[in-house]
Amino acid sequence: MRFVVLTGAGISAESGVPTFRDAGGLWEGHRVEDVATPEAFERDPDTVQRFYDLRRHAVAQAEPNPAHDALARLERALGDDLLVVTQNIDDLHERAGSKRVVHMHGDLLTALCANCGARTPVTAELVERPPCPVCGRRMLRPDVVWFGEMPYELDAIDEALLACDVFAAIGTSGAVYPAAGFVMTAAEQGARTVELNLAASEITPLFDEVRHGPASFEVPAWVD
Ligand code: BJW
Repeated sequence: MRFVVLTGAGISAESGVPTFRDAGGLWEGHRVEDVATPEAFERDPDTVQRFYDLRRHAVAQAEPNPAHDALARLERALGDDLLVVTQNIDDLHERAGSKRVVHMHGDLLTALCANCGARTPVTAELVERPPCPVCGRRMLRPDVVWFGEMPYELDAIDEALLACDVFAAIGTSGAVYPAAGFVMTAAEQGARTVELNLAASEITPLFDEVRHGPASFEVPAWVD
């Protein structure tokens, strides 16, 4: 049996990493759709960089929770037959022990050079913006996918969706495409689909099975 598991901000909520669209979400006072854009970064790069610095700091203090642990156990049981596709830019899946993880919306711990495309590691420290170590220009940006940009590794994700027997979505509101459409791709080719989320999402009616409750309870119960 081949599994694809899509995760969203809800899986990291109980580790203390805020979600985007729940009360007290990330970009206080702003809709994420208005600020997670290349245009917002062009207008005010310092504010956006500071926001990601603060998140790096928050994620460095966070620990994986039982939901991340359960997915790492599932990978140990299934090996290459499990692919975790995460919309999250934190490293909590990896720290729990998952190895087959695709970060379709990027990674908090790397910077992307807008001039030459090089990727470099960034630390959780709030330091002065360094130049790109490859081209020397001060054009590093967060290595994340904003609205209007192309998510990463879509071909590999599509291939896995078209071959999977089970598709699960965990802790995602189904508000952002193309991730919100993955359930349809999987269902159309015959996969069984399951949603594990705190409450009903925008795409709940599309799933064969729905389990509502906190991820730290629902994911281990589903996996074990
Ligand atoms: C818990 C819990 C607990 C809480 N336990 N659960 C089709 C139709 C309409 C629009 C479009 C479309 N296709 C493309 C678009 C445009 C756009 C889009 O989707 N717009 C919408 C506003 C409609 N999409 C794009 O621009 C994307 N690019 C693109 O489409 O390129 C062209 C393309 C075309 C065709 C095919 C392929 C490509 C790019 C989207 C980039 C999103 N970027 C962000 C920021 C990333 C960097 C960062 O982290 O800062 O990604 S926005 C933000 O939303 C972030 C997240 O990954 C993403 C999804 O959020 P998520 O994870 O679902 O979090 P929440 O907060 O929304 O939900 C949390 C859920 O958890 C809730 O349901 C809670 O109930 C639950 N929960 N506690 C279990 N304890």
